Amino acid sequence: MLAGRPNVGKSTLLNALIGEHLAIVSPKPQSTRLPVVGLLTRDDTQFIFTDSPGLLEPEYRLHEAMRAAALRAIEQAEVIAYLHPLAEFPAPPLAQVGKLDRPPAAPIVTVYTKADLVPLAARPPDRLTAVSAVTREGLDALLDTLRTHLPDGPFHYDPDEMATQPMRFFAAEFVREAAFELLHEELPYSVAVEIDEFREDSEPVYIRAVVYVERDSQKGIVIGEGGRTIKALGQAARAKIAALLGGSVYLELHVKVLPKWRRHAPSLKRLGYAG
Ligand SMILES: Nc1nc2c(ncn2[C@@H]2O[C@H](COP(=O)(O)OP(=O)(O)OP(=O)(O)O)[C@@H](O)[C@H]2O)c(=O)[nH]1
Ligand SMILES: [Mg+2]
Repeated sequence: MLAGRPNVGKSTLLNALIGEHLAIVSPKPQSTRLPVVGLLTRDDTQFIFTDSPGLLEPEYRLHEAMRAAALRAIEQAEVIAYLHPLAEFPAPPLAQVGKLDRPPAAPIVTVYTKADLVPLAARPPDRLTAVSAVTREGLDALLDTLRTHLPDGPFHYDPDEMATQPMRFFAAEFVREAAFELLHEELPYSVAVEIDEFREDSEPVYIRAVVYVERDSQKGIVIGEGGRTIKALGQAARAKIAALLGGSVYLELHVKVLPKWRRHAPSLKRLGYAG
């Protein structure tokens, strides 16, 4: 599994390793809210990567759920890739970053990310596992290192599979990724997405989703003047969903207010973030 502080490049690395845009990515921190599983089967090894929410100090209930999900993934892991930006070498211990009660049972491989941002001459002299999702530097070496920690045994999944979660999960996530791209400042953090209807047997695939915000004023901003913003959001999300699905998609978005959902346990449960 991939662990680390927010924004260190966990989701980007998962995507680079499996060669598909599965996990949403953003220059803004805290984009990942739920673990995303990516599969890579190479020769006699099946890697089951779990991307996790960034480890942070919770400020509200959604954060608590994100932290709990990250800790669960750490506990269940066979090996932990602990990510930290190379530019911020050295990495503090994972137990400290995650404020863990006890050290994880699984072996920890410290992985320095965003290596492309650090010129060779400026790199620490130590032998490190350093990767870049941009140049793909270090990715094969990382797989070789992780492989040494994996148990022998039969594959858990079909070697052709790369995801385990349903398409409607990714559809909701890609609407959220579009929100991170198109909405400003704090607004993406107030956005949650629920898939109301997903008809894979229709052509194009028909998806109806609700974009939830926390306040009435946010609803107006997400819709935009003459519906401009929600239209752009829909177009961006539709392209992402179509790319993963490999076919055309009709995406209908509705904006609704779910007051203070980030702080409201039943809302979090309903949105799939807790419980
Ligand atoms: N230059 C460079 N940028 C990177 C690299 N990997 C990730 N990034 C950028 O770093 C930012 C954060 O990446 P994410 O993959 O969303 O980070 P994360 O750790 O999943 O973040 P959270 O989900 O918020 O915890 C994005 O803008 C990425 O494009 C890399 O190898 N090189
Ligand atoms: Mg992420």
